[in-house]
Amino acid sequence: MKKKVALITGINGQDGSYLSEFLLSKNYEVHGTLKRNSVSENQTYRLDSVYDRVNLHYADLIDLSSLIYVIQKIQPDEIYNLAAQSHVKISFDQPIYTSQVTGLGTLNILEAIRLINPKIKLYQASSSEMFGNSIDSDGYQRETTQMNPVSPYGCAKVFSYNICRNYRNSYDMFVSNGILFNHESPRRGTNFVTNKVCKEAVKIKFGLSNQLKLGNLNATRDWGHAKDYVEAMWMILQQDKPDDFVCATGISHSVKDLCEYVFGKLELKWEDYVTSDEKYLRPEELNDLRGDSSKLQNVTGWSPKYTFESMLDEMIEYWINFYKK
Ligand code: NAP
Ligand code: G4F
Repeated sequence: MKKKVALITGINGQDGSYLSEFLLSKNYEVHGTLKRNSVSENQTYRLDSVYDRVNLHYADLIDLSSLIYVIQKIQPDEIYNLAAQSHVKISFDQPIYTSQVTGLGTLNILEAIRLINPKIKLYQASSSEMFGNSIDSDGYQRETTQMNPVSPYGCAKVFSYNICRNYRNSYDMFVSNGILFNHESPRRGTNFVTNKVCKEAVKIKFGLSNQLKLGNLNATRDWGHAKDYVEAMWMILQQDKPDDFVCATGISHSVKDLCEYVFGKLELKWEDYVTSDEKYLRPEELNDLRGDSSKLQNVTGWSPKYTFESMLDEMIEYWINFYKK
């Protein structure tokens, strides 16, 4: 039987790397886009385990012709649009660039699909950041919760979410949004709070540092593991009909809880090392996230295997091994 062909934009990101491994295990032919970087050595380190088994192509989400060229060439069955300027705080520093990549970039993908082959299925990486501070009366966010984004990144993701629904309805295209809550791993960028705390706490334990500067310690997030969440992405595209799904664990913790767990695991008291620095505060903050993924669980049977604790244990272990070397 002919292998299914998948194209992952942002293949070298956290999720792209786990999704490549997952799709290869399902016998897909996997292709991915890389954007040009002056230093090529570190750009693909997350793909080390699959580097020889994936096909990489240079393309940029803001360069429509590069997307048309790749899609035309490989004729994918499924596209996973994971590429984005994905850092919320940085989206306040670069709002226009973020809107171009994270917002208009999605429209470029949709137009490329419409022009080349509208039968290609598209997964759009939507985000819980789209909800902003809207919370249903039971304390959860779900597919029907109002979207009131509080960052340029969130605004750009809402545009992408809506334009995907618009193309689905207007042109009968198979376009689905996964509204994913925060998900982490040892491959998470170290300027996101979970991996920053794990890395810095291990450095403190090994005597390589003596303080950790963070921003808002009271914000809460629903943190899951990226490995579990890429499986949900695939399941969403295997449904008979396109639709939108929240993916979350349903449990939330504060940044303070995160510090307490990670430092505690290393037999340290977080209060002795963590200080607050204005530099890491955002002009507007999303205070609390907790997702209800009942729809995803009922329709696809998805459920997470990792807990908050087992995910952090894996991340701490990664940094211990890294600094031991
Ligand atoms: P990530 O690690 O930041 O990866 C983003 C990827 O996009 C990288 O491969 C990056 O390449 C690429 N990229 C950036 N700008 C690009 C451009 N102009 N053209 C083409 N590629 C570009 O993000 P992630 O955590 O894997 O997340 C994947 C997707 O899910 C993103 O769209 C993110 O917004 C969304 N999301 C993430 C979470 C989460 O908690 N992780 C939750 C909800 C939604 P370089 O590394 O070379 O710059
Ligand atoms: O780890 P964060 O930067 O993740 P954030 O802003 O929630 O965004 C991530 O999740 C979204 C899904 O909801 C994705 F769409 C997005 O692409 C990204 O993956 O910050 C988490 C919380 C925030 O409240 C932040 O203010 O931690 C707080 N925080 C406190 N100190 C910090 C820090 N965040 C960072 N990055 N660095 C700090 O020093």
